[in-house]
Amino acid sequence: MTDRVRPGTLTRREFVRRTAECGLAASAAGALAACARREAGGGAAAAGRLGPLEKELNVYNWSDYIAPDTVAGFEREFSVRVAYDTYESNEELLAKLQSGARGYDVVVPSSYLIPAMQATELLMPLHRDLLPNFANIEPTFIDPPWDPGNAHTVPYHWGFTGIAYRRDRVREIAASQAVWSDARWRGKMTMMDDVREVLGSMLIWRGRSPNSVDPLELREARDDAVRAKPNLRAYKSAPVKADLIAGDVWVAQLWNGDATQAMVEQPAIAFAFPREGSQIWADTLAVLTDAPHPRAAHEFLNYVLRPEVGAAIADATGYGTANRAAAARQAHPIPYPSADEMRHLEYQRDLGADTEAWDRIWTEIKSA
Ligand code: SPD
Repeated sequence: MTDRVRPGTLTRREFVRRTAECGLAASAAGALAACARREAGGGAAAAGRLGPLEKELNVYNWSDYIAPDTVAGFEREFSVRVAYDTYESNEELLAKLQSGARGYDVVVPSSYLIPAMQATELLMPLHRDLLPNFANIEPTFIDPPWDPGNAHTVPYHWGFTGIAYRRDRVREIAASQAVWSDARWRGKMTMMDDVREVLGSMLIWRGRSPNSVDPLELREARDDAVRAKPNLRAYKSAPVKADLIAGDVWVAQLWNGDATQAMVEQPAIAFAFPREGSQIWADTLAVLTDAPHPRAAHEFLNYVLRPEVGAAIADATGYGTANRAAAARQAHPIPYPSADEMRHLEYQRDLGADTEAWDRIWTEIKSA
């Protein structure tokens, strides 16, 4: 954690109070509309109050999710010193904020996390007048269901989950969610340290929705995950790339861009799309309500939205960009799935009050 980020006053109780105030548990959709209306008013009033460009900026992003020179380029051009921290899951990001960490300006939540962050007033309504490069966004990501009117978030990248594996160690692999139950690679497989990915994968394997909140389906998915657990070396997300490259892990559940990054370093790595289908998600750039450097945060978002900056990030990360102008500059942009391909992909959605049940099951799996 950067020393500029400090524990603060948004306690878990306060988080729960804000959630209840916005009625999230009762009706996520209604709560969102109410919160969005309230914030839209405040946002317009606040537009003129961001003030001059601050000299510092604190960014909290996923690991390996930016180009090597993005931050340095921004610092040079704007004379802003950037402190940059990373996390490995949406739950880690949310837990950090819920525990009262203060000082971050820019965060990168996935689509399914945004409604909960909006309802608890963690996200600042964006000042679109400070984001002229928002015009570069691909129409698919304009006015998305997870953030109506793109009020709080700028679309960043999208991706999907699959199976990365070492072709030289595993000659034949079932391109299937069944692979996690295959004892042939016991101790040489990992799944991600991510409740949505592990339970989602088990649900899809049984032909269910990865957004299911049906108690029976969730129990079945939990049991499947517990049965698969002895085959796994660990639950590990993006950092598993190093183990795949070294040959210590042969089969890993992984996001497509991180798998591509590993493949660049180790050509024996391949990536399979599970035949039962998989999950798709979009990640976004957002500014926290209590960001100490809101003007620099907007400048950073606008900088990332430049075509050449966005293209460098997409090339470095291996993910599909939501920036149409950036994609046009890439030698090999990743095409957004066709309608036919989308039949095998389901967007991760906010689970509302059922998030708690998922978290409980995840604890059971981890401690089994
Ligand atoms: N290394 C960066 C990975 C970003 C993945 N974010 C999306 C997670 C969806 N569950």
